[in-house]
Amino acid sequence: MKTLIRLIASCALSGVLLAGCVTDNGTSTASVNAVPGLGGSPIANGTAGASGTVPGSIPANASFVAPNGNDANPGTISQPYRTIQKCATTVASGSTCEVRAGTYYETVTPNSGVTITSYDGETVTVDGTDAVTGWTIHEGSIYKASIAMSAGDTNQVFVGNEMMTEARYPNGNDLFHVNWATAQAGTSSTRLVDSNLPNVNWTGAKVHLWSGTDPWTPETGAVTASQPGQVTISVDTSLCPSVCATAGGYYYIFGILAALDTEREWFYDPKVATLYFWAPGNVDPNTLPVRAKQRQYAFDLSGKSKVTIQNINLFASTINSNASSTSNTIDGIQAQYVSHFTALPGNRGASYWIDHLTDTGIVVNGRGNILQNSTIAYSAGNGVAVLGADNIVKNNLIHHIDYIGNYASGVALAGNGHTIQNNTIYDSGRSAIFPNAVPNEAIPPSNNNIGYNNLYNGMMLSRDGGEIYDAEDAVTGTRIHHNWIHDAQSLTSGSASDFPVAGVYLDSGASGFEVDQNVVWNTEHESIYLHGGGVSTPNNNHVHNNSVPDVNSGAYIWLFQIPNCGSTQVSDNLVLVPITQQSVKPPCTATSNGATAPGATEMNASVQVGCNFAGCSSDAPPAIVGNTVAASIAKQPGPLAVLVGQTATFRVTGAGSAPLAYQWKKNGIEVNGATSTTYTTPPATSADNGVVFTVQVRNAAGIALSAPATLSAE
Ligand SMILES: [Ca+2]
Repeated sequence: MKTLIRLIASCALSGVLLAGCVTDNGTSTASVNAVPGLGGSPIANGTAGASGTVPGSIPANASFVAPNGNDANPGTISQPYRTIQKCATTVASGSTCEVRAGTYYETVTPNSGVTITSYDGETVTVDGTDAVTGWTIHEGSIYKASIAMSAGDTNQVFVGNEMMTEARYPNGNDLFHVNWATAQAGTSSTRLVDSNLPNVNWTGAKVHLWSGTDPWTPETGAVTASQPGQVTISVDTSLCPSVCATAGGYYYIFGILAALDTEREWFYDPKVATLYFWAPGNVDPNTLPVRAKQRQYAFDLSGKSKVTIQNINLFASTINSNASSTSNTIDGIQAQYVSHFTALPGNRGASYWIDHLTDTGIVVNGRGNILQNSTIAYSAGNGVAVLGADNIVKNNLIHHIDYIGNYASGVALAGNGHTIQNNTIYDSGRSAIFPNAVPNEAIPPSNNNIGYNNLYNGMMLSRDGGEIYDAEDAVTGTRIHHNWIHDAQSLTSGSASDFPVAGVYLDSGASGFEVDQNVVWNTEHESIYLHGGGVSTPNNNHVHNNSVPDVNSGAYIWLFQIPNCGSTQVSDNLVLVPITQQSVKPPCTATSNGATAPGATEMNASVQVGCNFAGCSSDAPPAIVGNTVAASIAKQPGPLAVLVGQTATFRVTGAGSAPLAYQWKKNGIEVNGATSTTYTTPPATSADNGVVFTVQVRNAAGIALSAPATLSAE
C-alpha cells in the first residue's frame, strides 16, 4: 500500500481528472497503476442496451407496431398493429415485434418465444398511467376530478414525468430526505402527542411511523381518534419497544383530505371515486398533463418462456413473472417508477418489514432468466425481485429504490443459484442486496454469486442493517466478493443512531457465507458485521482478503454474540481499525488482519466494478498511504428548501484521516469563512432559488468534492 500516493478519491464528483479517475462520459486518465487491495474502476463507455437492435437489421419474421397503426392491420411496416399486445399474441414463437416510436398504454402478455424490441433504436415507452382530465374547482387552489383509481395504496399521480406527493403532514416532497414530524412526551404505542399537529380532525387518516428503540423497519397504522395536539392510533405493537410509537420517534400522517394544504399534493377518495389535486404553481390542472397510475405491469411474463424484451422504456409500471417463467431475457430497458405503495403492511396482519419483497421492482422469477444492461430507478420497494433459481442479473444501474425503507432492496434475492454481477446500486432506503429466504423459509439463499457490484448510499431510511444484509439463513456456496461497498449512512439521526449501518451484515446467526475481495468504506457503523445473535448452530462464515480504507472508529469488522464459531475465520483483511470480538467465547479464528495485511489482492485497477454505461461510476475507494486514508465524502449534503428570508444549513460528513479541512462553495465559488462541516446561508432571497452548493473535504492524503446540493427559495 505504500506505493499508493496518488489520489483516487472522488473521481466521479471532483470535476478534476485525477489519476485513476474514469468519468461518466468515458474519458479516462488511463494512468491507473495496480492498487493492491483497493482498485477497480467503474468503466463508463457507451449506453445501456449495447447488445440491442442493430439499426437497419430487421429479422425476416418481424411484425410491426406503431401509434398510428390498427390492430386489424396485417402488422407490416406500412400497415402496423396499434398495440404491442396484438402483435405479441399474434406472431409465432421465434418472431419479433418491432415497435415504432411512441408511448403505449397497455399491459402486454406475450406469446412465449416472442422478441419485443424498439424498431431501429426508436424511443418506445410502455406507460402505466392514464391522463386525468375534467378538473373542476373544489376549494381555493384545490381541484377535483372524477376517476376510478385503486382503492389500495398503490396510487401515484404525475405531472408529465414528475411525481406528485400524496397529501401529508408535515409537508415535503423528497422521497429520501423525508420531512418527518417528531412525536413528543406523552406518546405511547397507541397515542401520538405532538403540539405542532395542525388542529384538524385526523380520524380516518393513516400514520406512517419510523420509531422505537431499534427502528429497523417503518410501519403504517390508522388514526382512530383525534384531539388537539394528539391522535389515537391503531398499529401493530408486537415489535414494541424496538419498532413502536415513542417520544422522539418519527412519523407522518397521510390518506386524508385534511392533509391537502399545499401545491403538488393530491388525495384520492375511493368512496366517491374523486381525485383532489393542488397543482404546482397554483395553476388550473386542466392546463397540465396530469396522469394517474392505472396499471402495475407493462409486461407480464407469468408462465412464459424465451420471451425477449429489448430496448423498451417503462414508466410507472414494471415487468412481472412467476415460478413457471423460464429463459426470458430483459435487455437494455430503462424503467422509472417501477413500483409504488405507501402502507406497511398493505394488508393488515402481514409482516410489514418483508412486505412487497416478491411483488415489486422488475420481478425475475422462475429459472434461467436474464436481466441485463438496464436502468431501474424509483421504487417504493425493490429495484429487482429475484426468485426461483439460476437467474442472472448483470450490468444494471439500479437507484432510488426502497423509499418506503423496509427490507425491499435494490436486489431482493430469494432462492438459489443466482448470479448478481456488475450492477451499480445506489440510494436505497435500506439494503442494496438482500439475499433472503423469504418467502419460502425452506429454501435458503444458497449458491448465489454476488460479485463485482458497486453498492453505495444504502441505509438512508433505516437502522440496524447493511448494504448487503441477511438474517438467520444457513447457506452453502453463497459468495459475496469483489464488490465496492461504501457510504452506507442513515440520513436522519435519532433513536438507535449508534446501531449498525454496515457494509456486509450477517445477522441473527446467518451462516455459511464467504465474504472476500470486497472494498468497504465510509459505512456509518461497522464495515463487516457477523452477528451470531446467540444462535448455537455453527457460524461458519469466512471473511477474508477484504480491504477497509477507513479510519472512522466504527470502521471495524465486528463479531458479536457468537457462541459457536464453527469454521468461521476472519483473515488477511486490510483494516486500520482493529477487529472486535464481543461475547464470542471462545474467540473465532482471526489471523493476519491489519494495516499490512494482504487485503483485497485481486481488486486492481483493471477490475470492472459496477455496470459499464453512463451513470454507473461513483467515487473510487480513498487512497491509503501507510496508515493514512485520503479525504472522502461519507454523507453528501442534501437539497434544502426554505422560504425567502430564512437561512438554510447544509451539512456534510467527511471521512479520512484527521485533520480534515472543509471549504464550501456557492455555484463553484468558495464562500469566505465557510470552512466547517456545516454551512448556514444568509437569509435567502428569491435570487438564491436554484443556487448549488458543494463542499470540498481535504487532508494530507487527498481531496474530495461533494455532490451538488441545491437550495430552493420561494
Ligand atoms: Ca400537506
